[in-house]
Amino acid sequence: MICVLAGGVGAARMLTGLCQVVPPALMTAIVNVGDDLELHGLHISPDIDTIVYTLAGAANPGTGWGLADETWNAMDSLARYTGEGWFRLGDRDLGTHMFRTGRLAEGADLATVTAEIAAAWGLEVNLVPVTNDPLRTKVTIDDGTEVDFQDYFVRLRHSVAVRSVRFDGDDSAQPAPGVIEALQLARTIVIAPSNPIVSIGPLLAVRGIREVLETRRDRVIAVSPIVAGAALKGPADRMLRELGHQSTVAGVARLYRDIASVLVIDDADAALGPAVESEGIGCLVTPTVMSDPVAAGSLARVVLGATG
Ligand code: FO1
Repeated sequence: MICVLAGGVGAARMLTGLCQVVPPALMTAIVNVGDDLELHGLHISPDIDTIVYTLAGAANPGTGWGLADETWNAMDSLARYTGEGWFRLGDRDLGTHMFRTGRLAEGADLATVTAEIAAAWGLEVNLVPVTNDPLRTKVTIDDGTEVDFQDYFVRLRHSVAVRSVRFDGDDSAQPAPGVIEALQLARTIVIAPSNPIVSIGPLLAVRGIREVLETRRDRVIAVSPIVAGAALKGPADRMLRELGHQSTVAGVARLYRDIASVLVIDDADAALGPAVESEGIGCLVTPTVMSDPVAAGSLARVVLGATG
């Protein structure tokens, strides 16, 4: 069994690769919910949906999130009343949020609903939200205001500096059923190339998860989301710098050295291999940019090969 700690687009691509190497039914993805939001009365889980749509081959190839061939009639209609539509929900995508919200209102928990959504898209991968409890990423921006994650990421287009990040609810959020067991039993645990602060950070904030990773460190392999000092997608590079970390593979190594035994870095960063190893973590150099499913499959083969 393989376990993957997953954020959004980078994790979805990593899972596409891993599914070419491992039977999907033997894979568990533990997914970030810190990005979740309630909007227009709907519960939206962006990282879960990005993974579902990507693995189903239905994601919007241009954005990486949302569905391909979308129409936006509901958004246009909504704009008549609200005058704003900063968080774009396509007509097809809306069906997912309506289903999730309805099932949650009926009393189902998020893990159950996520399994139902994954099954409806024909997925065999075991997709599990890290927690069924409310856990929300909050970002304090440079003027001192604390905003919800999607306010920072989408409404403000992550163009403002970040002072600090916290995960509201992390003092009480319990791991979803099966999460700790999956981490304890996994042959290999992969930390996907997701933002270490706001995508993997919320997973590590849930009770017991960091501890189990520390005890299984020799089975944990992380893939750097930073290549040649920059994030492939999103603000991870700036956010690392703004929060006092190095926006290099060595900076990522420092964040993961207690919970992972190997960091996979891109060929472009080969010269930084010794700097990674000086952080006390092994280093594996290979192409990590998953520009297509073939590249994702090659990376997955290297990652799984490294852990036997
Ligand atoms: N990202 C945007 O940049 N703009 C959007 O309007 C937007 C809408 C959206 C709707 C549903 C969904 O599942 C994701 C959506 N995203 C949007 C992506 C999302 O905000 C981020 O990519 C993730 O939260 C970061 O992993």
